[in-house]
Amino acid sequence: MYGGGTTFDGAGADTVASEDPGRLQAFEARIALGEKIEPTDWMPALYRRQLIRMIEQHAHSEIIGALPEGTWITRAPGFKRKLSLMAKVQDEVGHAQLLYSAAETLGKTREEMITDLISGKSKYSNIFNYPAYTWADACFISWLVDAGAIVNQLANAKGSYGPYCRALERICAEESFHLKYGHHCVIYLAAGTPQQRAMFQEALNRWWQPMMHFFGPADKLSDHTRILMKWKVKMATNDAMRNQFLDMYVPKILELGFTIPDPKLAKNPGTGVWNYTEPDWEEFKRVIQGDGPCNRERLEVRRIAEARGRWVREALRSPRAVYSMPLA
Ligand code: BYC
Repeated sequence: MYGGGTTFDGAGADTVASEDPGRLQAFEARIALGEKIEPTDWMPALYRRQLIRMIEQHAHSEIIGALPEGTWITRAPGFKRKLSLMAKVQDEVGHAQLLYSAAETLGKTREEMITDLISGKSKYSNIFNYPAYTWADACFISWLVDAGAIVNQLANAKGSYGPYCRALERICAEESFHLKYGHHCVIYLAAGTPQQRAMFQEALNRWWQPMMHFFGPADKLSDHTRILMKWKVKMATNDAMRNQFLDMYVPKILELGFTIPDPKLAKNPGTGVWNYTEPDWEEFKRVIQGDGPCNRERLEVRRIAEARGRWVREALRSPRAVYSMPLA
């Protein structure tokens, strides 16, 4: 188990045993019919908790995800790349706003979510805890991390919770621009000098394993998939999403002449399932529990941003108080 100790089969707090059976049955019937559940509808407490957990982690991933690419805005090669990257990073922060709003409909405030992020209580995507050393690392994120996100989000946009699905639909529209931008950046490197090609190959070597981790633990290790799929919050398992990403993007990476750093990677033509070297799940566990190469730095940046923006939030809440604040 990787998570905060939730169990769905036992008699712990995270079961539906205490729910009214009639209401639960009606709720599950609506989901089976493909209806959307809206914030004021009845829902099991576990559905609410699971959605808050997942949407909140997704929102955190968007604002923390803005950091590794954000550091490349001033160093992106050329004015047009700077403009495009700036727009992309702004979009990612906007996605966090949409997702925090969706999570708030379930009863957790934005302040509580931010507090849980900067205290280290809440998780966010593993992949943003790795450093973006070179421009090619930023290109990897814009192309392939966004590609992975689209695979996940297009599927889950057809899920059961209305506010999350609507946020995902809008996010996917913007992500498709990011994907095109990222692909263009990588094609440019691929068609460039041997040094530019080598730079992207090195980025691919560094980011491949975190990318495999991005879709979550192997199904047999996943704590939450079963209940989330039953209630159509997740529309495919972690392994199925990983497989779909490999199906769509391995050919595109190979077509640019790069080598994927996994000698076992091959598609079984009979089953359509990709075989690959099992990613190091111990490393995944360490990273999502706070001990990756950049976790401390990422959270520190958020803490500083939170402290610097406090006066703005206080001013919005109580404009008069601002006049009596000492100048910083
Ligand atoms: N990273 O039972 P499981 C972007 C945790 S941002 C960290 O399989 P679940 C972008 C999991 O939370 C978009 N932790 O979980 C932004 C759980 O721990 P807890 C990112 C992970 O929820 C800027 C435990 O492991 N996309 O694209 O059924 C620039 C057990 O896992 C991860 C999303 O956030 C991970 N990768 O499935 C560029 C998508 N995987 O909570 C790009 C929304 C697992 O029990 N989220 N864990 O303590 C999801 O679809 C699902 O939450 C996951 C995991 C598929 C990620």
